[in-house]
Amino acid sequence: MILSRGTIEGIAAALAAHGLILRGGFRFASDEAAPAGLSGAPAKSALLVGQAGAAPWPHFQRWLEGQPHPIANPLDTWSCEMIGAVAQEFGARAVSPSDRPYLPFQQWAMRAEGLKPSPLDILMHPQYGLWHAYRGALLFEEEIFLPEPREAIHLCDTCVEKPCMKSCPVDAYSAEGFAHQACLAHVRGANGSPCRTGGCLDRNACPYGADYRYPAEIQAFYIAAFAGL
Ligand code: B12
Repeated sequence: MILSRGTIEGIAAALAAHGLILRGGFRFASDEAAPAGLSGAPAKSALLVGQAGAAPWPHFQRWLEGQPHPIANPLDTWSCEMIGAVAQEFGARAVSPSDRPYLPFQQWAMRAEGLKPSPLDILMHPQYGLWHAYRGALLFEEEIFLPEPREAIHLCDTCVEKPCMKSCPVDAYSAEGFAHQACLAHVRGANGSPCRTGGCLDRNACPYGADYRYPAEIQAFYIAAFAGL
């Protein structure tokens, strides 16, 4: 059975109520070790769920204010609850980027939307730039109707200056990759206040997707989560 275009539009509408969007999808190849679907049988298709800019934030904040007690990993908890409800409504199994062992969300995203990694390993989106993320995926045991993804323009290919590799006080991002510990030590340290209050200086140096840039207080939330602060 094929999941109809109508059903996919219904899913998109249900997600939009939470400021979430569909981020493309794909069918698992028959010889591929696909994760389990709702019944435990291997899933045949996946629809990715995510955010462009900070659109889910007001919805998340309203939910957080309604919580009786402080919650560990509140954004992941909110995402699982909202996407879980949509999955139940449409007969899918919901999975999260923070599920262990980690599912290959960036590989899935590259497959679903034809995106490529920026020098920061964050995927570059032709419209959202670096200001987008994934909040979950819906796994179906049916084939889903999907237009073949077009190869997205990779804006990093035409970016000569690469300001994203020149704005970190400790050069945590370099051709050698991401120096996680150096970044953490700096962010947690005496000189880390600009990163803690405004977000990653390298990420903010990117000229693309400015309309989707997360406001400073939201970037501060992500960096605090990242640095365990
Ligand atoms: C572990 C992890 C980290 C680790 C290690 C990075 C790593 N090795 O992937 C650390 C803690 C360093 C990290 C940091 C960040 N991360 Co992270 N991370 C993950 C996580 C949970 C698992 C990655 C993994 O192992 N997957 C399993 C393997 C098999 O899948 P994969 O697709 O092959 O993995 C890809 C990544 O590992 C990537 N990669 C390799 N090294 C690095 C380093 C960084 C910084 C990133 C972003 C990716 C990356 O390469 C692989 C192929 O593309 C993913 C979610 C997920 N489930 O994938 C998010 C994820 C990759 N992270 C994400 C983000 C946004 C960040 C941060 C920018 C968040 C923040 N604002 O603080 C920071 C960067 C720090 C900074 N200063 O800005 C996003 C990327 C979205 C996008 N637009 O591409 C993801 C997809 C989570 C999400 N909810 O959307 N992350």
